[in-house]
Amino acid sequence: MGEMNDIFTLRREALHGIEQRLGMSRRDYLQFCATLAVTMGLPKGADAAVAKAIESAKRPSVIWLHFQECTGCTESLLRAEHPTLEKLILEVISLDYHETLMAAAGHQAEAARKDAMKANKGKYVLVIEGAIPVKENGNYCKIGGHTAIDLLKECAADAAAVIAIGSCASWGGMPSTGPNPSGASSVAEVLGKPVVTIPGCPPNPYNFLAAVVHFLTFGKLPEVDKLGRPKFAYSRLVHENCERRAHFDAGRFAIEFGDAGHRQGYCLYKLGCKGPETYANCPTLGFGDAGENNWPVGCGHPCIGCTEKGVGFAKPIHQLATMKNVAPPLQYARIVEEQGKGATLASAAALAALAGAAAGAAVMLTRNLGLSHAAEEAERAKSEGKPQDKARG
Ligand code: FSX
Ligand code: SF4
Ligand code: F3S
Repeated sequence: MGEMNDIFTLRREALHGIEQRLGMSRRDYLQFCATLAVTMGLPKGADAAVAKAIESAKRPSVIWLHFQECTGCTESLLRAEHPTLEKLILEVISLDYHETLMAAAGHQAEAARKDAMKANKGKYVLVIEGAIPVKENGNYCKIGGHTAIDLLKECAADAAAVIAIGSCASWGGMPSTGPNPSGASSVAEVLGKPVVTIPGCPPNPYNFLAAVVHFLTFGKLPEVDKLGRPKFAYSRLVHENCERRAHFDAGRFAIEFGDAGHRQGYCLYKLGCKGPETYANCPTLGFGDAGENNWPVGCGHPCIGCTEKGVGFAKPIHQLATMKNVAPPLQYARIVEEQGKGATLASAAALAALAGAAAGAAVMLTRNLGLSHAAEEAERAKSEGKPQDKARG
C-alpha cells in the first residue's frame, strides 16, 4: 500500500512535467514504469521506485559509439513509427554523444565527444554498438583518425558503466561470421574485462531501457549471467516460453514455409528454429509495439539465435537446433525418427506402458507419434521425389 501511495504522491507538477515532455498521459507513464519494473523482474511495488527515479534522478549522461554494425540497434530504439519509445529513451538518458543522431560532423563531433567525456568524467554510461575489428592493428574501422580499439579504450577509461548493445558488440555478431577477415571482436575481449551485454540483432529496446532504468533506480547495472547478459532478460530459453511449444511437444511441425503446418502456426523446429538453444525473453516481451505475436516466431519465422554466441550467424539458418536443457519427455513424440529404426506405434505404446506411463499418456503418445510419423512420411516421400500431401496431421 505504501508503494501505491508513493505513486500517487509523486509531485503533481513533476508528473505534469512528464506529461508535457513525453506527450503521454499520467496513466500511460505509470503503466510504462510498471512494464519496465516487470521486465526487470522486480517485485510488486517497484514501479513506484522506477517512476520516482525517472522523475527525480539526474538523467545519466550516455556516450554512444558506433563501430562495425548496421545501426539496427539504434534504429530499433528510435524507430520512427513509435515516437513514444524514442521520447522515453531520450527522457530517461541524456544522450550527449551519438554519431548517427548528432548534427555535428568532423572536428565538431570530435570536440563534442571530448567535451561530453570531460563534463561527465567518471559518471557517464558508455554504450558501444558494433564489433571492434582487431586485425591489422584495428585499421578496418577508424573514426576521426582513431581506430575503434583506441576509441573504445579511451572512452571506457572514465566511464561509470559500459554496456555493449547488440550482438556485434556483445560477442562479435554478424561481422565476426567466419572467416572473420577483420578480426571482429566483442567489447569485453578488447577491454579485457566483463561488461554488461544486451545481445540481439537488433536487441529488444525494452531490455536496454530496463538496464538503464535499473542503473538509474538502484545506482548499479542489473545482475548478469556469465556472458554479461542481464538475468532478467536472458535466463530462459526462447523455447521455454514459446507460444508454439505445445505443437513441439505434440510433434506438430511446419516442414516448409507456407505448408499447412506453417499456416496453422505449428512449431518451426524443423525449419531450423534455434529457440531450443537461445536465451532471450522474446516470447514473453515481444518485439516492438506493433501488436501481439510481434516477434520472429510469432510472425512465422524460425528464431535464428540472434542473441546467442555460437548460434546466430554461426550455424546455418535451417540447421536443426541442439536441444539445450529441455528435451521432450520420453512419452512425447520423437522429433526425428531414424529411418528403419523408429518405434512402431504399437511397440512404442507398449514400451511407454511398461515404463509405467499412465494409460492416458500412452494413448497420447500413440496419437502424437501418429502425427509425427505422418510428417516424417511426407518428408521421406519428398526426398524420394514422390508426390505428397502437404497437410501435416
Ligand atoms: Fe545491426 Fe547493431 Fe545487428 Fe549488430 O544491432 S541489428 S548488425 S547486432 O550492432 O546495428
Ligand atoms: Fe517455438 Fe522454436 Fe521451440 Fe518450436 S522449436 S516451440 S517454434 S522456440
Ligand atoms: Fe533473435 Fe530469436 Fe529473439 S532470432 S529476436 S533471439 S526469437
